[in-house]
Amino acid sequence: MNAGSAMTKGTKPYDVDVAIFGSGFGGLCMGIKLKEAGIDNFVILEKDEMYGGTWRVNHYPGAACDVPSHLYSFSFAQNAKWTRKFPPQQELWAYTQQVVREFKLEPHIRLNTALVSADFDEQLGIWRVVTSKDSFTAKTVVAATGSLSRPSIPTFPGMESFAGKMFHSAYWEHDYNFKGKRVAVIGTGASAIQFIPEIAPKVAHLDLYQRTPPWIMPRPDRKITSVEQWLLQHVKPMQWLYRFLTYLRYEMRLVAFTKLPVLNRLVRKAAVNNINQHIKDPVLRARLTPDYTPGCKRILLMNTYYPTLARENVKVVFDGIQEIRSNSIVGKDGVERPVDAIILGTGFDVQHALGEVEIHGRDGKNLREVGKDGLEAYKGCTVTGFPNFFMVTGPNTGLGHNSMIYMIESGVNYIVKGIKTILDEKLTSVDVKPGVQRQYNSDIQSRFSGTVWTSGCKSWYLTSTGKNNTLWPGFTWEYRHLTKRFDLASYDVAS
Ligand code: N01
Repeated sequence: MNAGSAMTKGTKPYDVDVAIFGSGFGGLCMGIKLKEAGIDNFVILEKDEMYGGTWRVNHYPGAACDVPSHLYSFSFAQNAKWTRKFPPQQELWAYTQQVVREFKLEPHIRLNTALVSADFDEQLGIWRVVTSKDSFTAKTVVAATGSLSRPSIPTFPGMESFAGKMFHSAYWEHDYNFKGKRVAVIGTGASAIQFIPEIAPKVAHLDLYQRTPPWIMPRPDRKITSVEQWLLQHVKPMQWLYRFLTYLRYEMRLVAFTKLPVLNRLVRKAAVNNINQHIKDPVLRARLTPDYTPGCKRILLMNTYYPTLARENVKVVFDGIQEIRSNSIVGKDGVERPVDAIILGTGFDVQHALGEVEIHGRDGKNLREVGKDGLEAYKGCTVTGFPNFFMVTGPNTGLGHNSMIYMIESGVNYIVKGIKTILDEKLTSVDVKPGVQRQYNSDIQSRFSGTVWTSGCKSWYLTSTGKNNTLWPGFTWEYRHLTKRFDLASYDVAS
C-alpha cells in the first residue's frame, strides 16, 4: 500500500479517518472544513491529472458560470478579484487552485488515482478502498464526485461509421480547426448555448439539432471595474453586503418556481421578448419558443445565442436525427446534410454519476443497484445500508435558482459534524435509519407538487419514472438550517 503523505495509521485499525472521492468544489470544501475541525488524516482522490472538478473539465469555448461570481465562491474564501459579473471557466479553475494553496490541501490530494471500489467491513466498521493505484482502509468515506461528471453520449443509427471528428462538449478538442468546416451540434442545453456563438463565426456552416428549446434570458454580464475590485477587497462589509444582496435576489427566484406561478408569466414574457428581439423569421421564432413553463428545465442566461441562430451560416434542425453516415447526418425530415465534425452538447448522466465504481455497504449492498431507479438519501448526505458513508451534493440537493456553493457548504457542515461524532465517540458504524430516510424522502417528494418542476416537461432533473431526485425543492436557507447539526438519533449506531 502506498498510503500517501496524509496517511498515518498510528494506533488506529485503519489508514485514514476520511477518504474523499473527487476534488471539485465539494471535495475541496470537505478537505478545508475537516482541517478546520482538527481532522487532518484524510485523502482526496482525483482520477484526473489535476484537481478542480467540473470547472477544470469543462473548458469548451465560452464556458462560464451562470451564477454571479461573487456568489459562486466559498463564503470563507471570497474573491474580490473576479474580472466579470459571471465567472469565466478559466477564473473558476484558477480560484480552485488558489483555494488549494491557501488552505494547504495539496499534501492531501492524490492525483491520477481513480476509485475502483469501496467495501464496508461490518466487523471493524471501516471501508476497504481500492483505487487504480493501491488499496487502503478508511474509517469514513465521502463521495464528492458531483452529479455532472459523466458525459451523456447518445447513440444514433450508423454513428460508428462517422469518419469525421466527433467529441462531447466536456472533452473539447482545442486543436481542431473549425475554419471552413461543416459542423453539426446536437443539443441546446447550458453548454451548447455557450459554445455555439463561439464557433459559428469560424465555421462554413453549422447545423444545430434541437430536440427541446430552452428558455433563455439575457445574461446581465459586464466587467468588474478596478474601483469595484478595490472596494470589495478593502471594504470587507461591502463584499459581504454585495454577496448577501446577490444571494437574496437569486433566492427570490424560488418564489416564482414554487409559490407564485403568476411571477413566472413575467419571466415568460421577458424570455419571449428576448427571442423576438433577435429572431425575425416567424417560423424559427415559433420553433425556438418552448411550450413548457419556464423553470421546469433550467432557465439559461445568454446574450449571443439567438443572434447566432439568426446568422446566414446557421440552420436549426427540429426534426431529429434518423441516421449518421460516414460524412453526413440524415435528419428525420429525410434531408441528408454533409458534416465534417459533430459536437455532442448532450449533457450528463446525472442518475449514474458514480459510473462503474463499486460501492458496497452493509450485506454487500451495491450503491448502483440501490440507486438504479433514482438514488434516495437522507438530507442528501447519507444512504441507509451504507454506514460511515457520506455524499456532498447527493440526491435532492441540486438547484435551479441559486448557487450550489451554498448547498455544498451546508452539506459539508453536516458531514464534518457526522464524521467528528464517529471519530470522537469512537463509534463503529453510523447508518441512517430506513424509516427516517423513507419519511424524509416522502416529505421532499410531496413538496414538489404544484411547483414548476412538476408542470409537465422532461428534464435531467427527473428519473426515468418521473421522480425528481435531483433538486432541492425549497429555499437554500432551509437546507442550511436542516444541516446545521448532526442528528445522531436518526441513525442506527454501533459502538
Ligand atoms: O446539458 P443539458 P449541458 N438527441 O442536459 C439534448 C450545468 N451547466 O451540458 O432538452 C438529441 O442542459 C437535450 O435535449 P432535451 C447546468 O446545470 C452549468 O448543456 O433533453 N438531443 C439538451 O438540449 C446544466 O443544466 C453551467 O430534449 C439530445 C442537451 O442535449 C448542466 O450543466 C454551464 C439527446 C443537453 O443539455 C448540463 O448542461 C454549463 C439526444 N439523444 C453547464 N440527448 C453554468 O453556467 C440529449 N440531448 C452554471
